[in-house]
Amino acid sequence: MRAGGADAALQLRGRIPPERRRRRQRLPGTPGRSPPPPRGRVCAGERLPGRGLRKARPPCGLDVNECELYGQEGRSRLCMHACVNTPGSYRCACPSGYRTLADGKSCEDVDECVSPQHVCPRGTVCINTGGGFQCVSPECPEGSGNVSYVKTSPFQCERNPCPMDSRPCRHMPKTISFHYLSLPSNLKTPITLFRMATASAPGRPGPNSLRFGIVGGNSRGHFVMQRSDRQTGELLLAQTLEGPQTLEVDVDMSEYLDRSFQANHVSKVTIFVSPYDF
Ligand SMILES: [Ca+2]
Repeated sequence: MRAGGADAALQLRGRIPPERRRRRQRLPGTPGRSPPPPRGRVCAGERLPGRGLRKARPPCGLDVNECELYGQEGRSRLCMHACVNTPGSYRCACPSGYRTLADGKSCEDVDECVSPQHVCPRGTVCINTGGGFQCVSPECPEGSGNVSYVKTSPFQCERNPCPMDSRPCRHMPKTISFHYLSLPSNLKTPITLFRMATASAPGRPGPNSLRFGIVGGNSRGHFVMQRSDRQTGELLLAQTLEGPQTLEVDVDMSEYLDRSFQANHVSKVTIFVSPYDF
């Protein structure tokens, strides 16, 4: 009882019995645990490329280039975009048109179109893009013969009613709409970019058959237009895109009632691809 009581008293006072103290003493010539490196200095060893050997640890206080060290394959990247080595540390930098987020490594596009200053001239519409913006002014096609168009919204044109006997007029698009998309580079494909659906006027029978197709643009080979359900078609990006580039693709939806052509609608899709993967 007494011995137990003495042990308890020693523990309470935080004292270590002499035999345990000896075990904890370092043997002569044995290195102890190194103190942690001072903040902002890195003392890690570095593997020499291709040799499997480790360089001697640089003395603490010598700068290690974290950007090079973590830029090697197989290691997680320190920064979403650029890594800038600084004495004893590093910082991340984002390209022009992007801001660095609170995590210090991610980049976010600046939406210039919400800026209180008007960045686009009067009569044009601002479209935000990755790293910049575009000022666009969608124009209706010029009329010819008995076909003419009127702008019904900033992004839509409608054909004026055709004379009853004019078949060529009825085969011109009934509506032309304009769509602008901003994409990063190297998106994983296939991916749906755009959907197009029919809407019947209230009280009137809608089309009972639809056909979709790509009818124009500067890069038709990158896209596939396909039906996604009875009333909807979708535009798929089939090939990976690398920016900066601007692509245009015109898609058509034709409406049929009992196999008889009723009207077609064209959507002109413009895609701004940013130079970066974000
Ligand atoms: Ca932007």
